[in-house]
Amino acid sequence: MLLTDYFRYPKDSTWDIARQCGVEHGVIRLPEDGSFDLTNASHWQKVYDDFVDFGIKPVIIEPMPNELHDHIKAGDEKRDESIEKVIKMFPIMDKLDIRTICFNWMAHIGWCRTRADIVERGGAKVTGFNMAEFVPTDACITEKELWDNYEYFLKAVIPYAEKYGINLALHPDDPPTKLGNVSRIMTSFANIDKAINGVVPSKNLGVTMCQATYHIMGEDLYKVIPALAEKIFFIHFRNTTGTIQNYRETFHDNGAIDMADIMKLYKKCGVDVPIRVDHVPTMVGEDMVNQGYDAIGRFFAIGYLKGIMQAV
Ligand SMILES: [Mn+2]
Repeated sequence: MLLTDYFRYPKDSTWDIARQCGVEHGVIRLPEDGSFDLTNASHWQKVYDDFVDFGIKPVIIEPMPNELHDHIKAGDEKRDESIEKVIKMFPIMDKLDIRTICFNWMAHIGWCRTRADIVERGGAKVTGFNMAEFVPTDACITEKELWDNYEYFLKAVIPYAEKYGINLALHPDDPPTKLGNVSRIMTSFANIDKAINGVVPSKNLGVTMCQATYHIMGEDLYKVIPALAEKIFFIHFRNTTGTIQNYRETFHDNGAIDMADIMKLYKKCGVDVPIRVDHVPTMVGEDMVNQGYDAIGRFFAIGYLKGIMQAV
């Protein structure tokens, strides 16, 4: 496994934390302040050089920039120009040897939680989703529209992903269920298997194994991970507890998933890819600046992940 962490740009304290924990590879969120042109190689080079100079080699882009991705998923009037820009990113990524981009198929509503103040061990705070508390929006999309938009996207980009050797790593829907009139399709192993092996099959199309999301779907990780093993491009090392209708994050050592045993399973299945911790608790003295991405919890989570990696 290749230990990574999640980085925003420009530099903030999470860069120092990760570097001090021994992280040398990065999952990069591209700048969204409007000054960064996604199709401009010199803009990418500046960001890339700043990371490398700090001691972090970017290896994954996450997420596919929402300014493009949102139009592509919704299939609106800006879809084609957005797809064109995605395709123009691939040769730039190839030149910088950034092989993987994490994308998802949640249209209109992204990663979604109903609470951010649920009490975890010792008074730490975590986020959670409870369907009973969810307030629907006016947005609407059907399962058929989602599948059609997904196929349209793949048909356009897969030839270029193959040409430039870029891996597309599909993240499951979180929560993995319909939200009001907003349908969801990446909500089960069967659907995700179809999405990566049945629509436009390609060796460059696989998954981000956000293991806790599969657990919340009700899937058995001991079946899903072996079945997807060759198509796991990236791992979100995440724990959780609850059911699809009502679940919450936990400390990485305090949820329903036996994390060390899952690491053994990845090894047994030959999965050797970039891995990062996901969704940490907010700990004492911290303001919840970025839900699930605050600093102190990351110290613990990265250390815990490193320990398991070394032991396994
Ligand atoms: Mn995830």
